[in-house]
Amino acid sequence: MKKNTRKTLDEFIIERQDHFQYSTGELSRLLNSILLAARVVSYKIRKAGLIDIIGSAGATNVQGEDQQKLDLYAHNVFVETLVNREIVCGIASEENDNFITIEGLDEAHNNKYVVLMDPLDGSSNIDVNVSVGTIFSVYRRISPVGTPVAMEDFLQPGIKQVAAGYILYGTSTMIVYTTGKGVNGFTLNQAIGSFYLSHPNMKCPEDGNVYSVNEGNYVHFPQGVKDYIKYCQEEKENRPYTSRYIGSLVSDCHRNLMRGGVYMYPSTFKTPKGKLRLLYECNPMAFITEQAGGYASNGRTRILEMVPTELHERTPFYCGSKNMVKKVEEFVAKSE
Ligand code: AHM
Ligand code: MG
Repeated sequence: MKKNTRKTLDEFIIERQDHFQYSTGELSRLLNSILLAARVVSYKIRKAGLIDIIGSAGATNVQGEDQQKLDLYAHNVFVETLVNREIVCGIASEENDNFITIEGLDEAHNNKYVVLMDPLDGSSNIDVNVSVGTIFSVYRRISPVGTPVAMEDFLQPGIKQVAAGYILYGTSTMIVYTTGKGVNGFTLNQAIGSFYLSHPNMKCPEDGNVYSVNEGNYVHFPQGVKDYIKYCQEEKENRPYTSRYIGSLVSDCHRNLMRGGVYMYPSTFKTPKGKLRLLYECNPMAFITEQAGGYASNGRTRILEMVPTELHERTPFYCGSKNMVKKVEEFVAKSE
């Protein structure tokens, strides 16, 4: 009988734990908690059209955006799972004004990791049954263990990430994550609730022929980005490129990671810092992309080297195949 060598994610995490020097298993348990919450959220999303969970919750988040019911649901599931398992000392979420300190549990102050997350990205797509995602990022705290978590623990540059990942609730549910030693993808077998290693050692092609941007905002883009878009559309060499924009960051970046391409959310006259959040969206996607051999930039410098000054900070974002993102930087530099 032929052996089935497909590993479950739980087996993979245990196996990889040995790669970390002085590992206490804390990061492994943290990843397992995220997985548990992901399964719960995935189950709910799969039923979204059948139960009263789509649509607006009637509130706006700290950024003035309408919060969808599933946004709040996902936020609560991830936060409760992490809090109940006493596995982190603090959590910051795109859905919450301030970071959450895990209180009432002395042991929680002894945990060394903080998690930052966008519990349900692209949620404006839910009502029309388009793929959405969860994005997460893990840092080791800077403040002394044993004390309550502090703002400095969250405002760290992306290069300090210990782990990052996304869950894509697409035609199938997938988790793609890195702990700084390459990128691996796992697909959920819905019937038994286990994730299986389906995409080992993912690599982002250095070049691609897909560009993803909301071209409706074209007139508001900086000149360098307009010039790059024209370059993508030129009939020369392997161009024009194909345009693909789902409007769901995780889905667009996942496709580009697999097949090659560049995702762009530039600044506009109305939003000089762009739309996407450095800590919850850009840093984790940048870490994963770079670990797969790609690159992420704010148009001038590497995303992972930006030093954040506030929790909900935004930044222009260009991410995907290395040579394509470098080309965007060239165009931006030329126009300045
Ligand atoms: P969200 O965090 O409010 O869901 O916004 C982030 C989303 C990304 O998933 C997506 O790439 C982008 O916003 C789409 O924005 P736009 O509709 O302006 O193109
Ligand atoms: Mg988001």
